[in-house]
Amino acid sequence: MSSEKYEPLTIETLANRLVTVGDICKIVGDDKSKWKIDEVGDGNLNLVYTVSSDSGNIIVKQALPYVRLVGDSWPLPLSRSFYEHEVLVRQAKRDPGSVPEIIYFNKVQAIIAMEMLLPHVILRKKLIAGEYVGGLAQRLGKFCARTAFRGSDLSLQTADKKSDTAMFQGNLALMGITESLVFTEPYFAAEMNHHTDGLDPIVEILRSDIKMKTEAQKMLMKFTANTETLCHGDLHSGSVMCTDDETKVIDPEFGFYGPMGFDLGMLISNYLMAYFSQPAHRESKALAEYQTWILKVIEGTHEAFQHEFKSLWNSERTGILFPKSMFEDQGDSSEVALNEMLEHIWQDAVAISGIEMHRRVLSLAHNADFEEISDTKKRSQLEARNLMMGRELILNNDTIKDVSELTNMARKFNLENFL
Ligand code: SR1
Ligand code: MG
Repeated sequence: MSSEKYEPLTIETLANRLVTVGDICKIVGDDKSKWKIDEVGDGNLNLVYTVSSDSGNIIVKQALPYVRLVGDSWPLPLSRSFYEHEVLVRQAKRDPGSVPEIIYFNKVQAIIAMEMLLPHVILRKKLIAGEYVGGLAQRLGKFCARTAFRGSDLSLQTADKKSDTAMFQGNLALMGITESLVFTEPYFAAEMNHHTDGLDPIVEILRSDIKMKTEAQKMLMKFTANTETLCHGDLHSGSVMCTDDETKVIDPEFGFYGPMGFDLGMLISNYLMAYFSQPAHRESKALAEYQTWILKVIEGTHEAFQHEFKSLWNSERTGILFPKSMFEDQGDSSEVALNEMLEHIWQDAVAISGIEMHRRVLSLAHNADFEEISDTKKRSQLEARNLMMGRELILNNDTIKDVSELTNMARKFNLENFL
């Protein structure tokens, strides 16, 4: 395949362009006339194709030089594909089996060909449909802990960590999207913002809450300054694919070095949004059972995170932080330090959760969990619960010590009528 000049793939050109790639032909065969090609991308940024034949299937993802959701008026560097590839390589090493296998990468064409996850479905779709996923909490709790720990100064050699951090600072355009769309624009009338009719009184409460806005900006400072670990950067339920009992993480193009609680917090907030939107998707007994399950997933994720992080702390602490030479090797326990570290991670996760709950309702990119509710009155009532709980999480990120406090809070807000 030509690597000379970037050109977006089309359904018509894809076969001719990729049939020269041996690793792709090993899976889908070298008779391109037998390839079935579909464009399946429904995300905000990229082209995504499936290529299927009698012998196998692959996914081909290609970055566009602009934000697909908005169009070519918003340019976005192709280099995000390079960073996505780099993150996938590290995640596969740090948590084997958690991400799809890479078949082929072309930096100039910004193409990543990957294992097709079949019969996996995007987790958000499953949450809207009320489907259960076995082992979800364990899998993602471990993923967040392993990637947080193994990408940090608790584990890496300091020279490797520093050069990797420097390299990922190049993903600044994608970090820029998060800095504005997630942390800032929900809190003023930014041009691309939109929200459901009827929400204005709640929006007014949030945008005039100086203490809360200050906390949100303090979290942005951590986002931009605390290069604690390599984060996935966009770990919402659309970045997770599942069967009934298997879970994989996809789409780490927003990868950046940031707070260890970032991915955990974003994930939890997306569960909370799934939870608050449920009354519009199902009724009575099924509703109660499914909402209970979502809260159990949140608690289980946190528990799995803590359990795995503790185990790695005790077995893999080989970096410059809290070295065993200062603690265990002198007969001193490092448990106090570990607990303080877990508290710090949790506090950041709680704040991030609240901010993500705001941006998905007020900023540019919304969640299908709420967007698919056609009754706008109902939607605004459910979104109001979500927005008000988000505020509580941001304001009290330092006092919500335990995950059960967060899930109890969700139960309480689920009964409120704010409009
Ligand atoms: C313009 S990109 C909008 C959002 O889509 C991505 O999935 C990220 O969440 C980003 O914030
Ligand atoms: Mg994505």
